[in-house]
Amino acid sequence: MSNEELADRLYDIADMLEIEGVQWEPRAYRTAAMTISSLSTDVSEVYRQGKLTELEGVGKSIAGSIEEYIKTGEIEKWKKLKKKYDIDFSTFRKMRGLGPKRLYVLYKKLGIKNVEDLKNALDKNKIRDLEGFGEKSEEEIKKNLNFLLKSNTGRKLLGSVIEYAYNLRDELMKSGFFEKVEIAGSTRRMKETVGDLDILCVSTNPSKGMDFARNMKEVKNVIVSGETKTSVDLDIGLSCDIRIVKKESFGSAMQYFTGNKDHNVKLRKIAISKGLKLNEYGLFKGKTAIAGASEEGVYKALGLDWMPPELRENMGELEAAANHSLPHLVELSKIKGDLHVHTLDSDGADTLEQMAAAAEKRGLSYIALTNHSRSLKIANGLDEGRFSPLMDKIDKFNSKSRIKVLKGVELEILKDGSLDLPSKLLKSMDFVLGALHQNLKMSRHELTERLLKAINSGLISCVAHPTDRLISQREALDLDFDRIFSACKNNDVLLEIDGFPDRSDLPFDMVKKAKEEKIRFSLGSDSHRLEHLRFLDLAVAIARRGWLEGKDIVNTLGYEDILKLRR
Ligand code: DGT
Ligand code: CA
Ligand code: CA
Repeated sequence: MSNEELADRLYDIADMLEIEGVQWEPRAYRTAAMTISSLSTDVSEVYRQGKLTELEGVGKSIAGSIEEYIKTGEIEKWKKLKKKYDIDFSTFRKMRGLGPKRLYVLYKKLGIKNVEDLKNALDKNKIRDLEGFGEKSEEEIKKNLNFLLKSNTGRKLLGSVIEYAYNLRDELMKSGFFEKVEIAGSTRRMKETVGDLDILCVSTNPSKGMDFARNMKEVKNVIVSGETKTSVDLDIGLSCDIRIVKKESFGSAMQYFTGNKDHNVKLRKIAISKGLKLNEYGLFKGKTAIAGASEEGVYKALGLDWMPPELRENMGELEAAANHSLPHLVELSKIKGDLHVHTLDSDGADTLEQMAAAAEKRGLSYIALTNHSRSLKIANGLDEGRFSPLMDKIDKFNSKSRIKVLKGVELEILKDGSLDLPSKLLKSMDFVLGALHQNLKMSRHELTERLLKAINSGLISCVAHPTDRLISQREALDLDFDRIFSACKNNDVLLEIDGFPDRSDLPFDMVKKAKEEKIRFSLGSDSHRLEHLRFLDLAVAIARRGWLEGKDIVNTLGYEDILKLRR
């Protein structure tokens, strides 16, 4: 049982109640589901502390369902509804354009239960004839389904597995059977999505250690069971390779299983060129191991500086390590503020005071309040009349508070490239994120011109989530980034690294390119609730994967200096 499984059940209930035409409940179930999927602790822990109803969106009745699920692994209400609506809602939720009600029509009229059924019906052009669908909508569904099938590779977002992975590590460590337990693989490299978890251990008692690992509460199913390697399916829907290696091989095994593969292949070639042999057991000259206990030792013996895992993507890091020119990557501890935060004032769930207090607790000295602007109606965007009192409120807050709040906005860049709020108001703000959210069906040229106009306006500080991609839901916008980058450079406009897990935007490879164009960056969590503030760490990870140093990122500036950016 996991938070995610439970959240899925709750989302299912919401979808099915919506089909039933129930008024308020679907919304309540969705809010509860969202809260639970973004919790950083196990929901059964919250239950044990008797604090379920303190969670946002969780009233008595939903708390009852959660308790039932924790105790029995099932929810009677879900089972009952599911008998009536045998539809694979959770997969369809990842696809755009088909809400519960339309899914129900497809189910009732054509017996479509899952994406395979949908694909068959589309192949036979059966959907266009349904009432309320038509040819155009059939095309749209086809497009969205293809995108889902292409991108739904079973990978999970780093943001939804990283804490879980650390917890597994701690759980293994606490068993007492291991001397060392470390996460390797793509999770260690902080890749935005993870295919499976890789854990390396040194054990004082391998057979008991593996036995313990196979019986952890998170394990659903054992795939491979051996003394040195165990593979299991975890309850979050990921598999996990657990390996026990000898102490003297731990460094080389960490190196090998951290990858990525291309980095490893090149590293092995470097070893061969020096007459050495490199594998997961060590670095060998003939039969003698000359390194292996530590990762640093392995790289050093090959004439290379050790490099942070985030860099190991075969993007030039081995060359840089050979001539001692690796970047001094930015560190989380150097980040002084979060430059993308929403509150209740637009579409967030918590207040300014709550967000600021939580950010202060995380060690930050400022946050930028960047609520949406008026045209983004679905996000309750603010017009001038609502921004003014909010800005007064921020002034009052800042006069009494140690952590400071920047007056900001996530500003709609309108269809013609003009801005959604008057210049005078924008000029009085401390941080303006310009964003494309609406009317995106334009040609590459039109869309590029639209964004360039905003960048050239002199009124925006930064381009928010520049590609607008949503991992496995929506492709990146087709923009001429060469022109965008040079306009940003010429106008001193920043590019955002949005750490919200399914955005992770700019993507790290583009970050590296933009840095080479001498552009600076701002990092934001894009928080819509307290639990999201941790996504700033993920923005830092993307920055590191894009080779950024402290000086490349404005969040390393103090509050006073951040204000000067617009003065
Ligand atoms: P993932 O799981 O798809 O998110 O990505 P990784 O990087 O965790 O890949 P995974 O779990 O298949 O393997 C872990 C590491 O093991 C990988 O990063 C590099 C290493 N590795 C796997 N297969 C090979 C291979 O065929 N050759 C070499 N040199 N290394 C490999
Ligand atoms: Ca992996
Ligand atoms: Ca693996």
